[in-house]
Amino acid sequence: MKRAKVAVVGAGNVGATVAHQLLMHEVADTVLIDVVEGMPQGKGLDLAESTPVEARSVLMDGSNDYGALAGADVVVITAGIARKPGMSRDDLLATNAGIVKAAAEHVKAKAPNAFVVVVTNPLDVMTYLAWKVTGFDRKRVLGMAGVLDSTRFAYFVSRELNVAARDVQAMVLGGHGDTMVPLPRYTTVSGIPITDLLGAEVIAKLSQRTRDGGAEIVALLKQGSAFYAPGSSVVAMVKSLLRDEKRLLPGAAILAGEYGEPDVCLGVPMVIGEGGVERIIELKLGAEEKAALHKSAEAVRDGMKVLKERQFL
Ligand code: TXD
Repeated sequence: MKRAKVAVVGAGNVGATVAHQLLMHEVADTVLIDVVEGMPQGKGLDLAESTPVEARSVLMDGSNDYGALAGADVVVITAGIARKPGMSRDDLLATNAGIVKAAAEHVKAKAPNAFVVVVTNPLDVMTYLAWKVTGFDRKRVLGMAGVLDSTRFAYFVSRELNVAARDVQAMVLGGHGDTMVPLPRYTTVSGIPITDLLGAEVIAKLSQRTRDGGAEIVALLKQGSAFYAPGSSVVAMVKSLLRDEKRLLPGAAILAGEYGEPDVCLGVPMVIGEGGVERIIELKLGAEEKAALHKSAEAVRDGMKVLKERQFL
């Protein structure tokens, strides 16, 4: 059987971590694509040289040429720039939109049958843009954020309760950012809702730490942002796509009326398999949860408005 191929656009911290984990899990042959001359080739070769000692049968490579997208089953888009001092959120959005738009155009031309997993921030807006630019079925374009936000929430819960991290399953919906919506009712330890195990105040504290999870790491690193847990989160989604695992994971999907939200990209529970986003699960939310999700959708629409003003859409 032919081995799967993954192309990772953007060979920075997240992109390289994704490639390394694809190698360690023997998920697919992988090519890193980046604009910095020699860098993706260097990282690709370095990764490839670890395959004998790790006894992993995958090919790793790097390129400055988008032609390397050809034949990819999954394209992961991590390319972008970080916010620089003095740069407004809208300027950052426009800069990353230019990068993601170009990448998506290349995907459309060179890997027309691929699934696209978007990672670049602002995540929900960039996923929407990639969907529009490729013109792909919405089942084939998804964004990674919910898996990361959920694994963070799960980790904090596991430490609070002093239980194994693997036994905690968390659910965080909504946009990736201040408006994300952690759902304690749907967060469990081996099936037991945390609302039965922790007080409301503690849950509120852990939910807030989850919302601030990205900023907490940025403050510690001083340079750049998180990449290990983001890398693992991307690979969980890619594996489910390529191995048809049908995992039920939170991810950013293009909504067409689900949760009462037409034409927006938002984090929702989805079943991921060989058909891409095979199903979107509509949870019965309480009034407060519904309002929080809607607020999140409106924040994403604000970003979409900027894209329209600057003629990306
Ligand atoms: O949950 C999530 N979705 C996120 C998102 C979790 C972590 C990081 N998140 C976002 O992913 C982050 O805010 C950024 O927008 C991206 C990538 O983060 P990373 O930490 O990997 O950033 P780096 O290390 O700066 O890498 C970005 C790379 C860098 O090597 C650039 O040279 C490259 O992108 N780049 C490009 N590659 C290809 N093509 C173009 N045009 C291009 N422009 C920049």
